[in-house]
Amino acid sequence: MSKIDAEHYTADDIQVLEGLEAVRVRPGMYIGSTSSKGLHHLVWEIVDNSIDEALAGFASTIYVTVDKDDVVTVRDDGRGMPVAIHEKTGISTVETIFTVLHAGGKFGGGAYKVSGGLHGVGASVVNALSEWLEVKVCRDGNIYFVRFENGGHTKEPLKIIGKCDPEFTGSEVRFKADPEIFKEGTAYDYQTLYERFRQIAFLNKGIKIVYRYEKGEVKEHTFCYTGGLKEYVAFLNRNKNVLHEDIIYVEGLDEETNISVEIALQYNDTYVSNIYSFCNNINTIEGGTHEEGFRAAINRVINKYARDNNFIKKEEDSLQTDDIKEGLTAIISIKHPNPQYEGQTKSKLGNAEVRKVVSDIFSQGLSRFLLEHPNDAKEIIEKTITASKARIAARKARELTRRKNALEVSSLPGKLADCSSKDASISEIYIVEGNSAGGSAKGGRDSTFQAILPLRGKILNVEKARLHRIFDNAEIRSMITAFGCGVGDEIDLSKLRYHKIVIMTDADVDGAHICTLMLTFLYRYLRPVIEGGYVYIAMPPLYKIQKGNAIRYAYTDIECEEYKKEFVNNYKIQRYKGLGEMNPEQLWETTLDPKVRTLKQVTIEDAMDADNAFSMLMGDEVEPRRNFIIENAHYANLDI
Ligand code: 1YM
Repeated sequence: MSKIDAEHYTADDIQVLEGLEAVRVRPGMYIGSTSSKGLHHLVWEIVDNSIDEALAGFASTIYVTVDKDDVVTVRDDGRGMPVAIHEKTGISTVETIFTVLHAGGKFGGGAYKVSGGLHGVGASVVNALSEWLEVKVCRDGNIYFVRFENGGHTKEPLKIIGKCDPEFTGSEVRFKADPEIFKEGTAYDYQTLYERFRQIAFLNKGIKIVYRYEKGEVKEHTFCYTGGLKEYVAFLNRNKNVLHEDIIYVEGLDEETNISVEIALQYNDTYVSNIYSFCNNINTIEGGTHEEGFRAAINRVINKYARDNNFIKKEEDSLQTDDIKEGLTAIISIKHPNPQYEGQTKSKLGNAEVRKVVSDIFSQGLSRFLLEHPNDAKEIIEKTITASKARIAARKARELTRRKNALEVSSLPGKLADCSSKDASISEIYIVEGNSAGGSAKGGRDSTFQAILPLRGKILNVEKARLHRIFDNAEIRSMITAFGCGVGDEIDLSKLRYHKIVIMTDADVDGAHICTLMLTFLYRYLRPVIEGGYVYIAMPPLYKIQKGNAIRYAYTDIECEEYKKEFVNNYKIQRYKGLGEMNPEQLWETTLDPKVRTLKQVTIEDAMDADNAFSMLMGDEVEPRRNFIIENAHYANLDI
């Protein structure tokens, strides 16, 4: 029995003693579900233990490997799990960790369990849900080993299987998830693991995570950010124009409550905010008291600074939260010994004391930054003042236009050639670039279920425009009215008039740009429509190859080469520069007819990454934009 364990164990430490059988009977109760999400939870659980050991100051590097057979190996260079016989259970502590369920977080000695949160169920749950699991511990110059099979049954008690360098200590856990529990399969997703390990590394500065994925082509990545949250914010703003180079960074520990607070923020020149909060490395997507404390503090400090330095004068000019949020990228990360979560998905931090702790620590740090960086402070205050002016102007504009509100469905736009069907589930709307293409589309479509809305020129760049300007734009208003489902916070998908919204632009750079603008608009203001899978991109052909009466349409250069080979010689080839060059029949045959057309469905997997992609697309560089359209959007290729 190690000294720490002997001294600190009380009956409360092991709060729930039940068999691992209970976990197998009701896995959902412990890991949320047995879908892919639950499967990944097994990895988070083991990695959390290594993270805790790193946060306690004993481990520096964590290796995670997923091999081709879905076996996961997690290894750290911490103290090594305790191997002595455990006082309460009479078996080694390692075996106790993996076979005794403990619902409470505090299992070990000294430090509280930091990482993990929502479920935080412990290594024994992973064992219970594994076909087999092996633990190796390096401690006191020995290698200890134990193996469990069939949901946590000890095959043979802990034994020494070899020697290791007495200088080295550490733990390794290998396991294979049980396919009888995870009926959808035991395959881990490369990207899901990648993004989470990157996030953990950002949230815990200095910790090194080496991630290796051996399925298919072997991939290995090392994540280590000595700048922690500062680097996280820089990463989120990487494709944006920032208003100040120095990232504001505040950290502090409240000794009374043992809550530690870390916050980083930086303004960019967009009109959107990206504020993410975490408690014990868990993303609190519903916010909570840490966000409230942050908001209260930033409000108070920015207003005080603006007033003290004569940026604003009258009381009525106060900057509001919305003004201060504009263009703000911020990460709030706290570590709490006893977090309480509430909300629909149990991802809202509820502890009341956190509000003041965060607010006090952050107020101090932010005030100090503003004092020490007067030029940055000026940029920030001016940005928020501009935002407040725009907000006031927008309110006036809204009041004026209340009667014929663009956001409500009134009469359909004149340019819309609607379809005769009123059944949204079969109705489609093609948003077409340019009037001539619009004409061909109107002539070529099947008007029973296909509506055409031609757009003139480029729609407003919504990233750069504020909300009230967006609704002044005639093209945007036409779209909103035609869709019928409202916009922004007021979306009602049941009123959507078409279940396919198809963006149809020329296959050139301008077309790609317009398509991007459309996607940006939809992403920002009609996100549920994308999430619902209603948005598509039409794929018009690039070439027409004709020999006598035989006509082939090629949608890619490779296809074109194939048709040229097929015809051998004496063929005519036409490259379509724009949709307008196609007559109505050709447009029907190639792009509108559901039997032959190719549509790409637009989905948004990850709002964080998508936000970045859209910002990057709005930059001045054409090339990254083009590449994005071709490669990065998460389009599923569908033949519909
Ligand atoms: C690959 C997974 O579990 N590492 C790990 C776990 C523990 C310790 C060190 C540890 C903790 C303490 C003392 C302590 C755990 N120990 C316990 C318990 N890696 C991995 N590394 N000595 C070693 O907290 O006091 C639970 S986890 F309960 F035994 F202390």
